[in-house]
Amino acid sequence: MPDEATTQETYPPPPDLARDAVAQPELYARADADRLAFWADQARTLLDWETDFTQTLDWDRAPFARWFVGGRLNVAHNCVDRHVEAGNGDRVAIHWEGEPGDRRTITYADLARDVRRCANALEGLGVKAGDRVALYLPMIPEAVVAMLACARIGAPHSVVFGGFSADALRNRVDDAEAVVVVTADGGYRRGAAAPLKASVDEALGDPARGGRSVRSVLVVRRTGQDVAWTEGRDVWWHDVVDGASEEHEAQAFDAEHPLYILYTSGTTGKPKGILHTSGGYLTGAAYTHRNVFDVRPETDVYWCAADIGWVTGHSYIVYGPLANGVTQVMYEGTPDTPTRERWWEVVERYGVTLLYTAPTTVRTFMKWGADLLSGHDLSSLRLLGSVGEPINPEAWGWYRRHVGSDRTPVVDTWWQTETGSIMISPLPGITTTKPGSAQRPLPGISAAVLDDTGAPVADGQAGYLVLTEPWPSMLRGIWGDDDRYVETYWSRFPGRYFAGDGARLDEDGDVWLLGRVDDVMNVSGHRLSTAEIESALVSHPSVAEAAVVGAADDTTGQAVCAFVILRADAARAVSGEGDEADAAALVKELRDHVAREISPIAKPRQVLVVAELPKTRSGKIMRRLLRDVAEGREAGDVTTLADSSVMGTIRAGLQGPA
Ligand code: 6R9
Repeated sequence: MPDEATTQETYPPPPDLARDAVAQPELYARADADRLAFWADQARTLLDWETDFTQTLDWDRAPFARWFVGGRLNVAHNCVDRHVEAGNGDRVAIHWEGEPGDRRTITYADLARDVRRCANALEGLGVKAGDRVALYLPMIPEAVVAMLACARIGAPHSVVFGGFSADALRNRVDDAEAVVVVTADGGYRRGAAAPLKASVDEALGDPARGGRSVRSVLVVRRTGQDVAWTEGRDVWWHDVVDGASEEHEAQAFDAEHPLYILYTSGTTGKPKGILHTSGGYLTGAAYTHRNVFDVRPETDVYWCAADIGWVTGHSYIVYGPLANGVTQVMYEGTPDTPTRERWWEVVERYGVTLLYTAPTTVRTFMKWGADLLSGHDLSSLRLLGSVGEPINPEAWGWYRRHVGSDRTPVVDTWWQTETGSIMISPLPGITTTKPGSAQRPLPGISAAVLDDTGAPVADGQAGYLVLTEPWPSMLRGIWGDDDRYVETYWSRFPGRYFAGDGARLDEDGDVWLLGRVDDVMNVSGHRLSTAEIESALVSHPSVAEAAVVGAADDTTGQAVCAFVILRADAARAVSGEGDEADAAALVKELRDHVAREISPIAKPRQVLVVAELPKTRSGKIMRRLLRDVAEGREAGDVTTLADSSVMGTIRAGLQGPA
């Protein structure tokens, strides 16, 4: 059976889901009738407010927004305590699995107690409302506890990927002037105990280089590995949190009180500290989580396989799911440890019903082959989500067919760190899905695709994606840099939010994301999307994954340069001695394939077969580095790569037989 879902195929919602889905068509009607009244209603229905708000939106100082003006709430109370007060304290909040196989079951009552203790411990370390706390942790429950404890006391957190370097950590700590760093001795990844505390020591060790704002380092014992200790600065979690009082009064904060800063990896320049606040952000996270995932808190087991170090982990592991009181799975490690069947064991063990992951992971599973899933009972799954980059129709089709047994809706969700929550996505009981399209703005969200002059493009045309009205979970700014906020997002098309993504509208008005605008190539004056060519390559049966860049070219301005990872069988066929001819034939076939699928203009100048692609920890291909290879330069800054050795592997492979 072919894996390909062609762009012509569409999938109506299953009839029973259409009938009883959480989101019904009237949601669009209500939002269209009165957008602000709609949001006010969502905020009041989904959240507990200590003081009701008096104005839904203050946009007088645009683009600096204030949502739910006058309202006061405590975010952690909304995510934990109120569920316990409602009698659901025994409901499992988190089924946690460590990579080595250790497991913990944490109920809402357990989580409430741990958050109160941690809040007391942070206050004991002198943290006050408004102080920033940096978190540098593996995917362990303490990460969730620490985030919520910060929210509880009104201290904005800044989570830094556990995979980032000491330098990256120091820059982020300094930019936010964090007073405490919460970390662990280490965490498990791919079977090994990776050190974290050592990086913190390196980041803070030399006051001349930075880290001077930090007074305390709170350390969770996870791996038991040896750590250096700075007396007077370092404290163990098990000493100060486990022993702290379980009583803690949650104070209400203004709706616009800062909740967190999250740095985006940024393709160039200094990372941007994206600022989110309390009432609007939590409304957006809870609303989208509930409707896009059709959440039934009593029965669902939800699994978002992201890392809390990026925004998907913030909105769809911590704030959205917990505000909605759902039971979820949290997994510490990689999908191939100890075997490539780990995920499917997890799905089976907990009866996961809702799964949310990234296209790159789906393509990895494609590469490994569908056989690995066949021995597992995946019948509990009823909805699959995708996020992080455009999902090519082949991966979409494979996901639905092999993970979703050709039964489950697939929702492709477009959003950004800056938007705080999902903006464009199908709704599972309403939308007839089209593989590869994120489709329509959610109710309450207004988007458009504009040409260079700021005019809306005609159906079928490509342009720039913008959001035309403010929304509750929008970023409130870039930490410490108001000018950059205005300049980056609001000046390209005045009055509209410029997302930095290219998009195309089809004849039904559905949105097709084309990748970052800086990933749009210009070949002989023709605009070509990297995503479109990648999608064409991946539709070839020999290709598992592809990344395309525009490399400088004397005649055409830019030329298409493709890096491909082959599927296992194709790779075997061209890897043996004396198989150069086969390899050359395959490269020719792939070039012709793209010419056929898109147009001769899109035919790659080069197709390079590689074993791996350089990716960030959130799974985004770093095309900048591939462009360096394609243009014959030393690769630039590799500090945000999940695995910094990948560039060496690529170069070594290319120097071998071509
Ligand atoms: C949530 C997240 C944001 C950028 C965004 C876009 C790309 C995310 C996508 C998608 C096409 C989707 N992106 N989801 N592109 N379809 N469903 O990923 O946040 O890390 O800030 O990245 O990711 O290019 O602009 P973030």
